[in-house]
Amino acid sequence: MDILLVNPDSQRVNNFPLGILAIGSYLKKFTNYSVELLDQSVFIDSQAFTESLIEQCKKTSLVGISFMTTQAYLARDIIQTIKKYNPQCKIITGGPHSILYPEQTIRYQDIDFVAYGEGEKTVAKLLEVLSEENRYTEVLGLVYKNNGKIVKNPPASLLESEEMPNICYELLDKKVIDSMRDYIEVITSRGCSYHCTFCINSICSLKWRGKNVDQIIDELDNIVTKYNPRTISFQDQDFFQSKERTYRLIEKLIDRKFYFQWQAAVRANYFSPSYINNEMIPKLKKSGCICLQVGAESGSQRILNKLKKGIKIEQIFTMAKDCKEANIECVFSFIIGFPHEKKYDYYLTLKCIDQLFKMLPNCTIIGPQPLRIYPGGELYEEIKQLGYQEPKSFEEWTQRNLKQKFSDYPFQVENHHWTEDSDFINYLQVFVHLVSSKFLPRQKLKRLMILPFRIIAKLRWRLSFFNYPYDAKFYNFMLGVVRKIKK
Ligand code: B12
Ligand code: SF4
Repeated sequence: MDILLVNPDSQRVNNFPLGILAIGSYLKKFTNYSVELLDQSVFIDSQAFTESLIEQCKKTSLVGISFMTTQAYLARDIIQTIKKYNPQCKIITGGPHSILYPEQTIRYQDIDFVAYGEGEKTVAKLLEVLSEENRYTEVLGLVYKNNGKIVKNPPASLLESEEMPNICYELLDKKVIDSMRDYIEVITSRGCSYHCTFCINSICSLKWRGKNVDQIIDELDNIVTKYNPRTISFQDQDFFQSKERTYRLIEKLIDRKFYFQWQAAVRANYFSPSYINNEMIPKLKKSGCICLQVGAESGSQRILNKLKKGIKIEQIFTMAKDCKEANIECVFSFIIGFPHEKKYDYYLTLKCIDQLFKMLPNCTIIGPQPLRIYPGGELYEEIKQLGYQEPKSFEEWTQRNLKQKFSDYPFQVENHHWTEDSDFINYLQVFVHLVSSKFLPRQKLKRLMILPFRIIAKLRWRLSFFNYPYDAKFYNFMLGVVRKIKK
């Protein structure tokens, strides 16, 4: 095998590791290198993952690892295992953390290369010159060490649409492939032209590039032939970016009468007379769209403006109204506890959710999740200016893991000095969860058990009274106990 691509555990919420899948698919389509993929998320038992990693890394001379900042500690364990069992094997890292901190990451003794952008072309070129150190200068987008000195090559060019291959799902674990009759993830574009301050795009700003309609239909045809999925989830950051592409794609999907239904994320501002309008929305439904997810973020226009979100509260309601008429399910996600956010704004978010429940009792509300500020974004830079001392090395980053819940400054509400009421921020989502009809458990016994909590939550909701949230704390505690027993 020429390269093994590894994805650390994503807490088993996602079995389509799109970053390494993109690289593997590119290598399969445009080169003759042999690739294998190992995703920790599919392993229930961590020992089984380690054994598999040891076995696989002995068969290759290059391993690529993708990780977010929150996964740095997992990446370190993977790197140490590889170097212990195959010291000759070279390691290249990529993904959000490597993009944000390339120089810091390469300083770690056991990392040989870092890719600081889209990794496809960088990895393909590296494989070509791997055994010729004097040619590493040719690998665009690469950071490496040369006699202890750090060298950062110029960036690789961004992939154009014709360079984006269909995803090669055969690289995935058999368990995932077997589940694809139900659900499959597809990505039809790269980048996003917006700059929300809490998103990596506000500082990396990769311009939007989308496959054309013929490419997408070709990809969908292949997927249908091989897997015939019930649901396709488009994972694009900005699936609806091009109006012209969307119109043509919807027409094509209607013509082709595919069996699958589909879902995607959308921006609320696209619901306007000149784009997703009364004429368009029934067509979306007809083409198989069953669910649209939107980052509503806040019910306060002032906060939305500060976040540079580029949406208006009214557009969130227009979306709800239009989707209700077309019978398209809606998922709205909210965050609470931004800097500059006042209690008044918290109540506006509450009011917004309440209105959405009234308009669409069956909608899904995610959150409002307490703000956690991760590296990558204007907001994080703002926090650093307020005095947060971020880790200075890869090792230091790895000392913060999710189990400790990133307990220091930017990651925990308790440490946010601007927070007006941390109980409100921490527990509002529990109340939303309890009042929502969406999350009612199917089993009668479970329904009965949560009934008292639901009654209190509904009363609180009606009175807008969220002080002393002992009931929510107790509910959370009970959930924790149940989860432990289940384990
Ligand atoms: C899908 C997604 C997820 C998925 C799956 C992630 C996965 N591992 O596959 C799920 C839902 C699990 C998830 C969870 C979280 N996510 Co997330 N997620 C995303 C999202 C929206 C898209 C990523 C994606 O698949 N893109 C498509 C692929 C094709 O692009 P890509 O991943 O960037 O990969 C390219 C390059 O990065 C590079 N590359 C990637 N891997 C590798 C590996 C090698 C070897 C090389 C050479 C190159 C390379 O090449 C790829 C192809 O060009 C991004 C937003 C964004 N703008 O990227 C956030 C993002 C990655 N998530 C983020 C965060 C913060 C989280 C959470 C912490 C959120 C939370 N509060 O729980 C959790 C972390 C969970 C955990 N286990 O630690 C941050 C990461 C910031 C950071 N500093 O690391 C991002 C950037 C969003 C943001 N805030 O800006 N996420
Ligand atoms: S949050 Fe969504 S819309 Fe905003 S910049 Fe990030 S990907 Fe784009």
